[in-house]
Amino acid sequence: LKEGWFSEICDHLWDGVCISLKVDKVLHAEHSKYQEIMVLQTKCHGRALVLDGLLQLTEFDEFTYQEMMAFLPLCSHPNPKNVLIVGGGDGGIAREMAKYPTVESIHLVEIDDRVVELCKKYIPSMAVGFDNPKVQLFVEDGFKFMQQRQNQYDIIITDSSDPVGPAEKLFQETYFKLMKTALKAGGIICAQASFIWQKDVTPLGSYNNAKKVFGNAAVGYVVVPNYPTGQISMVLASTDPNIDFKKPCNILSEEFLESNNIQYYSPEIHSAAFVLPRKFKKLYN
Ligand code: AAT
Repeated sequence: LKEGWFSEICDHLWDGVCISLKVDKVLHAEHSKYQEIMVLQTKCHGRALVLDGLLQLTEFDEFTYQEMMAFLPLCSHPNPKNVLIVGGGDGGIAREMAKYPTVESIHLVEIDDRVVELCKKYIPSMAVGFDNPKVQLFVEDGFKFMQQRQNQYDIIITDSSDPVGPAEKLFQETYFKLMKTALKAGGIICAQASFIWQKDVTPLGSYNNAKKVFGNAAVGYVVVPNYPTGQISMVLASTDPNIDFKKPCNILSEEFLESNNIQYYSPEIHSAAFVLPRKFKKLYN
């Protein structure tokens, strides 16, 4: 490989293929208690956060993922007030959720406080999320945190890293059961579910877990140019069978979207996110 490039190689999750970014400078590198953290200055896509060699975000395209992970569940719920984000130590999803008028409190549980500190220092456009008075940070393992919560949240978003290392248990059925307990009646979950474009086409484990535990579940996706395969999926689920995730119950106005600097999400793209190619649609119903 050419010198000066970061390549996101991971034989376990995406064997034989990777995305590379030309790097101008390694701004920071350390081993935290949980993972290897790197902040890179890329040549063309702003700063990038890398955990254990896997790309979490670049400044260039982070808005696509943060907005969709926040607004898909928010706009599917009639009156979301109390929300929880698991992971998301960059502050990006908190930033987006704080824009939503009905949201009163945002709990964010991140395992690694070094991610939070480094994003405050190097990626302030995302860490600005922590400045909002609605946001309360808990530095804890999201799985353990969930074991202690009951009937508390309208929405739970799992913005976790990939299913290797500290995030592995956030993809398991037990975790989905814990989320169900932590939700209020009519509550909704939205979980990062890896990507649909896999070499061996198998249904997403997260979808199966969500369907089994909640009954009503749907798979959507968002375009993230710098993520493997250029997109990432999310699973939305609820025990309320009447929620149709494809049809937002709150249609955000053009004025709201414009004045809040929302650049990817729109009511149209909300519905479109759940329209899957035939090959995949068969797997998720
Ligand atoms: N907002 C997009 C960036 C992320 S960050 C995922 C965060 O999850 C990281 O900060 C990591 O420290 C945190 N995390 C991992 N395991 C746990 C856990 N058990 N409890 C709480 N937080 C955890 C998501 C990127 C998606 C990558 C796609 N390839």
